[in-house]
Amino acid sequence: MSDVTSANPRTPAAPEPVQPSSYVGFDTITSQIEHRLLKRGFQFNVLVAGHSGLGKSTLVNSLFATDLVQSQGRKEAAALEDLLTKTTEISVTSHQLLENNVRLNINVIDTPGFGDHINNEKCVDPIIKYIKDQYSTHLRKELTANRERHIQDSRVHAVLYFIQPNNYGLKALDVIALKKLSEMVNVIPVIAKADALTLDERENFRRILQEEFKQLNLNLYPYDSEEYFPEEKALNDSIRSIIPFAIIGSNTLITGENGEVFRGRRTKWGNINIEDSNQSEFTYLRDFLTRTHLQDLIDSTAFVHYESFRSKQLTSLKEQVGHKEAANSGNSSNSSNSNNNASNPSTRAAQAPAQTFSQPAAPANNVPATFNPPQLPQQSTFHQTPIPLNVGGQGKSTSTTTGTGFNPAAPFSIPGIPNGFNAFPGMPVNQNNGNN
Ligand SMILES: Nc1nc2c(ncn2[C@@H]2O[C@H](COP(=O)(O)OP(=O)(O)OP(=O)(O)O)[C@@H](O)[C@H]2O)c(=O)[nH]1
Ligand SMILES: [Mg+2]
Repeated sequence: MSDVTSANPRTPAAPEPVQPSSYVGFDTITSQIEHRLLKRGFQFNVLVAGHSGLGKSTLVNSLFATDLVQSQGRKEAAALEDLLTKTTEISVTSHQLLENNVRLNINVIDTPGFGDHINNEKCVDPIIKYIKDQYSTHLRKELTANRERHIQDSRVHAVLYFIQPNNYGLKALDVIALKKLSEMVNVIPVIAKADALTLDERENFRRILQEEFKQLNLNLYPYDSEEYFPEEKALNDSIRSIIPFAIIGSNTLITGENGEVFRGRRTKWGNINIEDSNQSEFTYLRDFLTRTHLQDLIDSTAFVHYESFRSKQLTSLKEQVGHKEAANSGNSSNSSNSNNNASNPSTRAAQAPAQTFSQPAAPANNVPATFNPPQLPQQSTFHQTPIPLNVGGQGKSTSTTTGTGFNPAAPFSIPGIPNGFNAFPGMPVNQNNGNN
């Protein structure tokens, strides 16, 4: 039997790619995009969470090789009162890092450690609220009639969750926090203060935690996607095998025997160089966050977590509008027929539900009534640390403060990607996102 498709004269032939007769130059579009992105800079917002005293502020400082956050807890612990001081409120610090002409605007969100209250179950709630507030802010900005071209991105792109090096597993509070957080944000767990564990204990503890994550069915970052190239999948698999990273943090610069200067911890039995991968997985975490997965963290936040929040909010808005229209049409037909129906008891009974329906007041400018307009923290609540220039072990990075107080810094958008584009079509989106 002959090939029907090829035999059919009406079947259009595949279009030949058109070749320009001379060089036109549209292949420079990639450098145009690059130029625009470089000019605008990148925005990365990272939040640290976990039990108190696990070295959250210390790690954030080491991570970007500069002193971003003055640890509230212990940094100036000369006096007893200072020893007792803890981070008591969510504080945001904004910074700009410059490395080889690439400007990275960083917001570091430091949070109070868990476990200092009588009822600790609610410790994570202010963090959840903060994250949701950032999504709400973004959505409100998107929905305004004259929206900004580039909306400043204050959404949390990564949560570093600190786990105590206790060698037996997660605490009840960790389970609650990890469940809630992983439903709405990219969560990267880390084993804090890994110098408290021997190398064997570290591996053992990591396996225990990985097993627990699996049993709890936690949706931890990085995620899988059909769209990833095989190399990306392989990279994610290898990273998943060492998550949670066992890290050691330090804000202290130590001079070694050969005169080399490094961030480390001086102990009685020797120095720990936190950037030495034989001693700490700190460098793996840093590479993961700032080199291999920075853009993916930003994308997953926008296209997975925020998208889920957005679609739920808009669906609820649509339902409210539907209810309102139903109520209005019910009311108008009631009033037009009121004279005719007044004497008919059965009609009056049928009208009752529509008359008693209570519609939430329609908010101004079409913003869903369920929105909780986030209050950006007041400047006075922030802890801003002046940053010395050219500090840090990476040599080529420079950091400057962007001023005092909260600055969501430069906006981020991806040219060419339309709203609603789903970068992770294969990825299951948790239905609870944004609903808690
Ligand atoms: N042994 C060890 N100590 C660490 C490590 N990281 C930080 N520390 C120390 O632990 C103490 C607490 O560190 P912080 O960074 O204030 O901890 P935090 O989690 O921010 O504490 P809160 O603000 O109270 O929640 C400080 O004395 C740090 O020097 C680490 O990796 N190993
Ligand atoms: Mg702290």
